[in-house]
Amino acid sequence: MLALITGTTSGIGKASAEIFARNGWNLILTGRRKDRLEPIASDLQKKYKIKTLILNFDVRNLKEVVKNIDSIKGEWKNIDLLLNNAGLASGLSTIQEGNIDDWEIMIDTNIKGLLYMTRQIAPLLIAKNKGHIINVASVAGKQVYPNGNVYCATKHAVDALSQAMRIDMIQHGIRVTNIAPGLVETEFSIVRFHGNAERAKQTYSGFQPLTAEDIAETIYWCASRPAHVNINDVVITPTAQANAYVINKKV
Ligand code: NDP
Ligand code: 8X3
Repeated sequence: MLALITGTTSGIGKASAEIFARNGWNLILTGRRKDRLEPIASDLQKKYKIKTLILNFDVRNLKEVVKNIDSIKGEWKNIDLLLNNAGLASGLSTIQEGNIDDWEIMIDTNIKGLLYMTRQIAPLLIAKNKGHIINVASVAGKQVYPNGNVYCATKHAVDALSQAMRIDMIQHGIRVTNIAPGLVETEFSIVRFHGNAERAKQTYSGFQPLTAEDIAETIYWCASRPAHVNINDVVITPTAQANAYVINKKV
């Protein structure tokens, strides 16, 4: 089995690569930070005796996406699963004070990047009349929370696209799963707060957040159901989180 995972340099994507590799899947690992991709790939190859292919590109750049996916040849085209994981929040503020560069980055990555990847990979799955697309959305794609406006809107778009893809793919026997995590401690908040690690840490203080591995296990569970079973949508939060904005913090 072969999976292409976007955003494998960190967090949920990296943890997913590990669990798929542990289960014997070959992997196409992607992300912008090449210095991270290479050691991750060689580590997985050594530990699990799997094959890896690195594709180093920015999902926001359509030309790079097309060039990189077109460069896939031979057995590597035989993709069984696309995990659309690459994504980010940039900033946390009201609409009226929002930073428009932050908005562009989130829209271009979370919506357009996911669409570019899907447009390139879906025909490969359709040619086989089987496969699986898993989109990492968020609880922010189910509800909005204060100051989350544009990030929440991008994840609502991912949620809608998962539903739409399921309709479009049904005639080709392709499964589509939407994963909607709550608070997961990764590099997500460091990115959201533009490198402010102290502020990022506060996001996860006073309760036990999810780990990237918690989500990766859920993703792998969806991927490993029998072929006639499609897990449509999974909402997964820490026990201390009731929804997108109610968190039981002890401090
Ligand atoms: P991380 O910041 O740890 O990982 C994000 C990954 O996305 C990195 O590998 C990064 O790679 C990649 N990425 C970001 N922008 C681009 C880009 N333009 N081109 C290619 N790759 C990119 O965060 P998470 O693991 O937490 O986030 C993964 C997904 O999970 C995201 O879609 C996020 O919205 C979603 N999510 C996260 C939650 C959380 O609480 N952490 C909860 C719900 C959903 P690189 O920088 O090397 O390109
Ligand atoms: C990431 C979870 O609540 O930080 O999508 O938006 S949250």
